[in-house]
Amino acid sequence: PVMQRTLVIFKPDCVQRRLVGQILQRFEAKGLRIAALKMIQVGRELGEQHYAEHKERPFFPGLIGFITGGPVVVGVLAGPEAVSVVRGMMGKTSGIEAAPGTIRGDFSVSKQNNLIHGSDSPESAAREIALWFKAEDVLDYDLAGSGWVYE
Ligand code: YYY
Ligand code: MG
Repeated sequence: PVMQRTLVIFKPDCVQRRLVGQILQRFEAKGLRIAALKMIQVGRELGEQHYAEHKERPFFPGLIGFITGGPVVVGVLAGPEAVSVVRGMMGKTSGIEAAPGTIRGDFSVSKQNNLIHGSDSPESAAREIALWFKAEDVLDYDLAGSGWVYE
């Protein structure tokens, strides 16, 4: 497996519902490594850049209002195939459709208020990580005992 980085956002609903720790715990328990983590209030410009691919969609104004509506916790997770691993753990976009056992399936019944963002490809991850973090703030380090996790 190829080692990857992926961007995750614990969205404003996740912060307000006090689920950040519980969801971050799932990623840590899975075996992903926290490479960066911070809390910020997202401004309109950053929100619009992050979701630029959806600019023409009818839900875009609501989505920008939502993502700028309260503080988020945003981070970079690293590990084997981290992009698809995180996407699988998140579940489908709509919490109504997302399978039980996934984050959205277990904690959300909304399409917009779905708690978490994860990059959808290695290319998106590279773009998004550069948008949210300075290169020197994404840390490479070895975890003690990682041989027991990675094989
Ligand atoms: O990558 P993912 O978050 O699963 O979904 P996207 O299709 O990229 O949409 C981004 C974001 O927009 C989604 O998490 C919720 C919101 N959204 C919405 O409010 N209504 C839709 N019909 C589609 C997406
Ligand atoms: Mg997406």
